[in-house]
Amino acid sequence: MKVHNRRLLAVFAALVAVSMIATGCGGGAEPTTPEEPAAQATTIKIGIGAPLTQGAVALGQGMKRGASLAIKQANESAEAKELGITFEGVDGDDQGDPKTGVTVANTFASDPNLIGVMGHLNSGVSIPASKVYNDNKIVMVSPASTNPALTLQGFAAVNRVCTIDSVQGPVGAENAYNKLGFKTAVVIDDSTPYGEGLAAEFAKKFEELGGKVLFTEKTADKDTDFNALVTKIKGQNPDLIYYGGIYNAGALLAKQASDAGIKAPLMGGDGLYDAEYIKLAGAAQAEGDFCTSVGLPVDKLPKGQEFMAAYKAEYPNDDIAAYDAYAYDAANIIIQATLKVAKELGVDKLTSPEGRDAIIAAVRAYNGEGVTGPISFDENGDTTNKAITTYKVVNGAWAPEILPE
Ligand code: ABU
Repeated sequence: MKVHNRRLLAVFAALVAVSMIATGCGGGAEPTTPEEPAAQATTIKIGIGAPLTQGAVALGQGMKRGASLAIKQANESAEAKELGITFEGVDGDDQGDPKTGVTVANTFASDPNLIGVMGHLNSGVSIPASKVYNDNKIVMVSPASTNPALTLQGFAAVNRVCTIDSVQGPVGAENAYNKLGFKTAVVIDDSTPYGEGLAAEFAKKFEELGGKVLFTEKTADKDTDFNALVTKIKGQNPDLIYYGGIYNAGALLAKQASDAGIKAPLMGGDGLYDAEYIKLAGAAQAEGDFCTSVGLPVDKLPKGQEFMAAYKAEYPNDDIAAYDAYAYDAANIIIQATLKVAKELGVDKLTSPEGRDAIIAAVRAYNGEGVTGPISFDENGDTTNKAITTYKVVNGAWAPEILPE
């Protein structure tokens, strides 16, 4: 992005009706102020791109909490204080919508002090937004976008700490067929890049293993009435309903199927892995449903307990959602890369093209232990951590059912 383009975008950004509230920590509305600010503090901004008011808000707000905790801890660190760097999180509410996501990305790009983005959640948002970030030398680390296409664009600035649906879908199919004993399935998706890709990966592997896909069907991510589809499912009497999509619509499908007397459980991917799925479906209707999600349960990871304690201290009224720890790790990787480059090139170079290139390279070269486990990136920016856990709704809550081998 040339400087004059950045200025034009700054004017544009002032006009768009997108919620962009600076947050430094804990979901509050004020920038974080370190207890002992350095004499000449430099503010470095990190975009928090997520659905905060519409779409998968439970997951998006969790991502914001995770990233904000990382930013708060960074500002309390001796390293940031010595360098005179204050990190500031900037909310970009993409509403789970691709067009709004690109507007958010352009607004982030209009801020000369914004060097990185933790986000987005939805693959359908991350894919178009990632071009804006790459063009503007803004490093992006998605905690949650699992469609493989995101990192197949050849963008040096684009990375993710979650594994991908061509890993997740087949693991779901193997567990469904081999370990859970489901031999027939109907496969439904929500027509988003995430839902379509995941459902296709599941169906392919399920059939390879010998399972029978009775039919496939497309829905929309904002659908609320599945009764015609439920009638069709009932007529086929499958062992399993597989749904590629997010918890909002998935829960309504599960509820309507269960209310119609269908005994087959619903299974999906990480988009279902939230307590809101059970709340929206109803605990009785969701009981026995399955989902896969990336990585291991947080409490089983070496740094999990420490993270859970810090999280509880910061957000006593919130439970950790699927992507909070991934957002925490994603923000931390951007922070660590920024501090490294500040020491090598100088704080004054961080927002220059040279500094931005160095931050992009430092993120891609990252190799460390996060809350979510060991993290490094391959040549495309994909995490090398490919663990998938299968969860089941047991007594009204998601519980790990099959851990990665
Ligand atoms: N991976 C879960 C939901 C987000 C997405 O990839 O669209």
